[in-house]
Amino acid sequence: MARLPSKPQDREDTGVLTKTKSKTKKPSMYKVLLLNDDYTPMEFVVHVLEVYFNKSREDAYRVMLHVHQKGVGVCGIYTFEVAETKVTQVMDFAKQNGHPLQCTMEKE
Ligand code: TYC
Repeated sequence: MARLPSKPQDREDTGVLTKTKSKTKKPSMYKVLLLNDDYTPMEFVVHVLEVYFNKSREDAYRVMLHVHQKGVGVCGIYTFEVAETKVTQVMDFAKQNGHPLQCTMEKE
């Protein structure tokens, strides 16, 4: 007949249970928004959406029209630093071309 080992440290059922706490967190995500105005040409906005937000021509046109009609629209959702970079790039590009196009970001 098998017997249990007498010393606790020799038994297999006395191990300390450990639970590894994950310290990783999902990053907060940010919406990059385009705002409508009366002066920026539609074609310029479509171009911005194609170049900076990797949209197809059809998608870019759809988003541009949404902004034109509703006043604001989402171009994409990114981590903070990526969103911030996109906003800066779009604002710089619009300014260089003399358009008042406004681009902002907000926490999702
Ligand atoms: N409203 C502009 C026009 O009629 C077009 C436009 C669309 C401007 C979207 C900005 O984010 C914008 N020319």
